[in-house]
Amino acid sequence: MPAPFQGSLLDGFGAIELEPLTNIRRTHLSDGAWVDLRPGWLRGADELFDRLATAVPWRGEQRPMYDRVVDVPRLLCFYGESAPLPDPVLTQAREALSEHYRAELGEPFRTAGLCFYRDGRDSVAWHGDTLGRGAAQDTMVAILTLGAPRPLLLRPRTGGAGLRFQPGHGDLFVMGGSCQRTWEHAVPKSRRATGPRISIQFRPRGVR
Ligand SMILES: O=C(O)CCC(=O)C(=O)O
Repeated sequence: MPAPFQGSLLDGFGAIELEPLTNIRRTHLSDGAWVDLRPGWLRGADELFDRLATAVPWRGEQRPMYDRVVDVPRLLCFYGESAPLPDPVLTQAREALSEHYRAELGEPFRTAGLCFYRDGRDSVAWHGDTLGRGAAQDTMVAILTLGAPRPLLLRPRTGGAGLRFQPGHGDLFVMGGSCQRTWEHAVPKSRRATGPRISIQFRPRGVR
């Protein structure tokens, strides 16, 4: 089982609740991409971290890279459309996001991909979620973050200045518009002592 997160103890351990989706700060990027940040969306983030660390069947994966097979530097678990999510608050989160973004997105969020970053050696390399419809269509990927804050970097595919966000324990970060195909994002490795982090990515049907 992955290491527990040393939480804040000020986080209302035991009471897991979503705050309203208000006070969202939108940043417009180039080419019709944008990101939303809602700090402190989830209360009881310590408790949810511990529940997910224990209840989720985390898997290490391997991927081919050039002529080798390498470990994916994070643990993963994917919940498809019909899979029950590992905690009821994640179902509530998906419903709240679907409701809030319905007019703009035009469809609900359906799947949940979970990542566990055990320490600063775990990371996700530069990429956009373009395995599915995100390659050709505007869409959204909504990420609930738990645990140690890690930089979440964005850069335009055409080159030029990028941006650095650092969503923290219980924060919501949403990438929308053309973000998946015109920008890339990454959680880089860190040499500093870095606690564990869990991210929960909600996506619509056919976006990977
Ligand atoms: O963990 C994150 O915040 C980002 C994860 C991500 O980019 C991905 O799984 O595609």
